[in-house]
Amino acid sequence: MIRFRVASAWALLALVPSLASAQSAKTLESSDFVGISFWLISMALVAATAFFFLETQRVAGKWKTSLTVSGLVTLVAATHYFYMREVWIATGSTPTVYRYIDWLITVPLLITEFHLILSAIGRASSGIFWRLIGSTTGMLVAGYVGEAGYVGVWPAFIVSMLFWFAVLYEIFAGEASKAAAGDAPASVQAAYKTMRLIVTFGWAVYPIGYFVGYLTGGNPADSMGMLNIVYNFADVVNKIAFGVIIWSVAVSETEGHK
Ligand SMILES: *C/C=C(C)/C=C/C=C(C)/C=C/C1=C(C)CCCC1(C)C
Repeated sequence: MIRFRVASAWALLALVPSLASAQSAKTLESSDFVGISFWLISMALVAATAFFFLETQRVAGKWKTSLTVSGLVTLVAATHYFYMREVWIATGSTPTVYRYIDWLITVPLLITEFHLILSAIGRASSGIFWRLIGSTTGMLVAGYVGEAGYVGVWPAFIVSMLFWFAVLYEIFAGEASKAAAGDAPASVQAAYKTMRLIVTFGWAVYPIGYFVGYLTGGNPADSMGMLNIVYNFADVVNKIAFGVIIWSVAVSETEGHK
């Protein structure tokens, strides 16, 4: 069973590069720092995926799903990074649509981790789950219609911010925060607190990227370079580091409760 799981994880990984094989004649230039960041992060995401999948073997049953979800997040993101990298290197334009398709899949998966960590201690309700999914989806749809030019960049920004605040409310003051408090195991409480700091400070980097990209009135080419660097950097924190936190609590809980 375990062998089968590992084998299927590797098979998935092997598919990734062939799905995204380079078609363009242009290659990465040594002065293209945005392009370099796309490359670096796509590779880091591949490595993180292998790591999270393999480590599912090491942790107790109730943590396996959390680690699998972390691996899915980095797998989906790695695949999108191959395409985004191509768009950037071949055309120099911002790969907005791939970026948002990636977010539309990975953000709900990430936010599900709050639900999973609460389930692992028997405290999750379906209300928590659906509120978090609803708010994050609203946040992304608003961001997309702004970036893709369907509505003004300012109104989209404000609506998206409000949805993000709704997420923060749920995890700091709402039902989710109450479920994580009290007599929950110390390692779970610590992980929950770190995860919500990531959703506060790590996620805050995205609206900063949007702001420098669209709302400062700078030279559009420079703004788009900054936007992509900032979004790329944010993905390292919010996808890889977030997974590593879950991995570390899973390992310490597993080894402490043998
Ligand atoms: C792996 C990808 C993640 C965790 C993406 C998260 C994205 C956000 C938190 C985006 C938030 C935005 C706002 C709060 C306002 C401006 C528009 C967005 C979509 C950039």
